[in-house]
Amino acid sequence: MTAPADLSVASREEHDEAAQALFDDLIAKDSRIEPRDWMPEAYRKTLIRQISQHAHSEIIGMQPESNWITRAPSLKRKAILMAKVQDEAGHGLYLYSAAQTLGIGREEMMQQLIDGKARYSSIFNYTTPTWADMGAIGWLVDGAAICNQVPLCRASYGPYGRAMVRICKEESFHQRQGFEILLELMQGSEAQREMAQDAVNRWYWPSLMMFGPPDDQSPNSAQSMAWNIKRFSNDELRQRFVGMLVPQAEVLGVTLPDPNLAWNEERQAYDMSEIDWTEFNEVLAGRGPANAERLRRRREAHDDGAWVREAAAEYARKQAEREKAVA
Ligand code: FAQ
Repeated sequence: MTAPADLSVASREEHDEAAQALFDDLIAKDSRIEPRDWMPEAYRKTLIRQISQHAHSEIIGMQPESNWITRAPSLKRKAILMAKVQDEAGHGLYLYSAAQTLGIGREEMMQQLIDGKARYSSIFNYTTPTWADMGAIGWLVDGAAICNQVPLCRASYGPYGRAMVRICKEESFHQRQGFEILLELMQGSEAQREMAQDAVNRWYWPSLMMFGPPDDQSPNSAQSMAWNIKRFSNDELRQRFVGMLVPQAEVLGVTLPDPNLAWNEERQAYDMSEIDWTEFNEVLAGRGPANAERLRRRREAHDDGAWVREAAAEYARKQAEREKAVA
């Protein structure tokens, strides 16, 4: 319901009011907004912000794990890890495509990432020194991603929600493969058990930070929830995630590194220690353990891929020319 360009100011205002009412009605009915529909500018901008950040996270998120492809301990592990990293590239592709339906170009989003102007998830600014990190990433990082993303399958914006359905299916395989890596290590030698526990110690708190700042410091949550983009608050999802981890940690035989983690009968939820938000803010400000390395590598890959983009553009130009000649 886009207003025709030649409408007078008064008619345009009338048109926008009617379009806003239709949009409000669709949100109230928990229906989907599709690319053809009119939407408030702020809704469009919020979605571009969240979806592009999400896409960048998938692409940057390939780096910590690809670090281990050449050093995976067996052919089976190598094949699984390669498939997982490839899946993340696919997730980036679905998400960039969903963002493009909102009127932003892929080159623009990529440029924002390369220029260091775009956000991506804090979690990918941590290093992966041991093989057990592959297990901890799968179990904790993909686990947190699923917890956050299953509700996004019902996001009010159609292309985003539909992309999330497919992504979540793949993430659940990723989470299980991480769990299985840790399980195998925990059933191994003393040194392997120590390596698994050390990885869990390092990834536990950063994985809780993935859900974003506490609710009282989350400027975007209220509006995103009113628009049915987010369905639960950051703290609600974080709490749900911890509840999911505790029984799984028992099966694995690992300890979650929080001395204050305890079941609260009254709240029917786990109490936990305060998260170190200074660390989170430092990572967001670009001062995490691997921020500089992640961007450096991304820029390098972008430059290395220039010839592919040029070849694809030239191929598209020639195809269009051919089609024109036939028509
Ligand atoms: N890292 O007001 P809120 C994955 C920013 S994919 C960095 O609460 P919002 C798969 C936030 O953008 C992981 N920045 O914001 C995988 C905002 O900044 P802005 C990515 C963060 O949007 C696994 C400011 O703080 N998943 O793991 C973070 O309502 C393994 C204020 O925050 C998604 O992106 C953070 N952790 O809620 C891949 C899911 N948290 O833009 C490879 C979709 C917050 O105002 C290997 N996104 N910020 O300057 C979301 O659900 C939401 O955007 C939240 C943040 C929950 C992340």
